[in-house]
Amino acid sequence: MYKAVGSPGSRLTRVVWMLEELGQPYEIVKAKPHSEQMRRYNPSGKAPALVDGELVLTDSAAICVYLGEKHSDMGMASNSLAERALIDSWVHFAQSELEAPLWNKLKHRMLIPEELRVEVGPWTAWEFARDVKALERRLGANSFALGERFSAVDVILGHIGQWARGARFAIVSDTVNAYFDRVLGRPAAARAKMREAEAASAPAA
Ligand SMILES: N[C@@H](CCC(=O)N[C@@H](CS)C(=O)NCC(=O)O)C(=O)O
Repeated sequence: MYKAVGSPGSRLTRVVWMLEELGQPYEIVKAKPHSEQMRRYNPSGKAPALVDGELVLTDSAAICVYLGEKHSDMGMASNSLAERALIDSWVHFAQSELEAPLWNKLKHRMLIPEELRVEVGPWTAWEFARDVKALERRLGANSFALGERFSAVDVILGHIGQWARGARFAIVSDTVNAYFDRVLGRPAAARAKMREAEAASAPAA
């Protein structure tokens, strides 16, 4: 059985959602970022991590892509080297462009030492708006990132959409809003939310 390690409601959501999409059994191991327990799984102390037997894998996008490739019978794996390269391209765009302003704002609002925090609201809003337009162009008329097939890329992008909405970043694009509604409305996303909520309220192991 897989172990999905991290804090419920964090990027752990991506891993749990992906496992739900794939119908795989897993347990959630609660560990806070930078705790001693989290460092056992990730030297940087960041969450999430996935334990698959001997393999301990960190970084949410790598984990989701790995799971999709491993369970290729579930239709979420790449079908060719070119498609695998497209998946990589998409997840790099997702994390280094679309997610970056959200992450920077959160860090400056509550994560980095107070004396280092500066006002990043206006530039992160501007940059996110520009990246939403890029996402709109990248999606074109497709239902999902890779076309008509749902993949790990959509889990990563969908989670970023959820994060942006929760943090009240404006999403000025009907295409992108419809895309986020489509992916966030999947039954597996709802099941993941329930599993994380259960884990959050369970006593620490
Ligand atoms: N690239 C990593 C980033 C992991 C990450 O930053 N996780 C957050 C929780 S969502 C964390 O551990 N933050 C603590 C910190 O940045 O110090 C991933 O996608 O998994």
